[in-house]
Amino acid sequence: MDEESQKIVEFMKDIEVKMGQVEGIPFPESTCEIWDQIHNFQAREDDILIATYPKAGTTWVQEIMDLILLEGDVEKSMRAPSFVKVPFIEINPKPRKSGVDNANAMESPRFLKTHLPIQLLPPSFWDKNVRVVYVARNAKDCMVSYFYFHQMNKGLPDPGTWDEYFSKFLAGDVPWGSWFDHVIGWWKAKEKHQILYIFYEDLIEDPIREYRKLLKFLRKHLSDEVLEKIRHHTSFQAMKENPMTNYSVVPAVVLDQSISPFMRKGEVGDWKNHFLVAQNIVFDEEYKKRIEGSGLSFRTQL
Ligand code: PPS
Repeated sequence: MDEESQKIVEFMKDIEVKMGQVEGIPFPESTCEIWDQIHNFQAREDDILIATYPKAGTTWVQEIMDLILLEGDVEKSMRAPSFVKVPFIEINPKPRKSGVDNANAMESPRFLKTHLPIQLLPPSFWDKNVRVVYVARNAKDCMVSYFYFHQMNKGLPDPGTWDEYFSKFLAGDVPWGSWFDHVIGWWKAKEKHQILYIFYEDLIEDPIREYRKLLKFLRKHLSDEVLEKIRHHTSFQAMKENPMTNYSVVPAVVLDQSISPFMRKGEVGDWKNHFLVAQNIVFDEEYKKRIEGSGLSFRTQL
């Protein structure tokens, strides 16, 4: 084990996961502690930001975008793990460096990640008119994926039973807050800002069609052959086997992949294996109330 991993193992021995809040949104306490630094984060004009609700397919789209920016150079895309190539601005994973510090130390052009709801995004992203790719995934699959992630990620609180987690998720009482507010907030923001809003389900259905949206937004032109190469390299199976994308380089005391792998299923509709009939009714009623009139619509099966 290297020195860095040993430090992490020592640190995690005494860890007790505590949550705090910023403007009513739950976050790990470590994020709340450096909130001023996060809020005052200085974006740069040539940054590109990927924004998502947790478990919406961030890592997948990060890898696709990295390969588009690298014009399909797979070898270069393997230069570092996804979470090193793309600093996660509001994370403060002690004893490692914070996302803000990692981003500040990075040369331009930077590619950054956030799960922040729209109202908490550091204002300099808007001041600098940064381009944002927002990836949305249907709430039912997000909820299932997040439930497993809570169990394996030792930096997040224990989710409790599935039934308990279902209620918490629906109430927005989970880290990074309400799925509904998140997807709607970012959807509305695209009227005013440079935001490309794409869906996980669309990417599963027809990746090349979605790559073309990304290409236009990122002002890139790539041949069909290169797009096919990207599709191959970012398939669920390829990313599950790739140590740079499957988070296997993170020590098990932080992400315990024996409980649930980071690259878990990668499907649309796994919620059907978890939602009880009664939960589905409750969820659909809430969804109708919250999403109706927003102009947004999600597919929960293909
Ligand atoms: S995180 O921790 O919030 O950044 O997680 P995130 O990367 O957003 O989401 C993880 C889920 O995305 C799935 N995934 C993929 N699906 C399809 N194809 C590819 N290549 C792919 N890569 C990651 C991953 O398996 C998680 O979803 P679940 O449903 O848990 O499998």
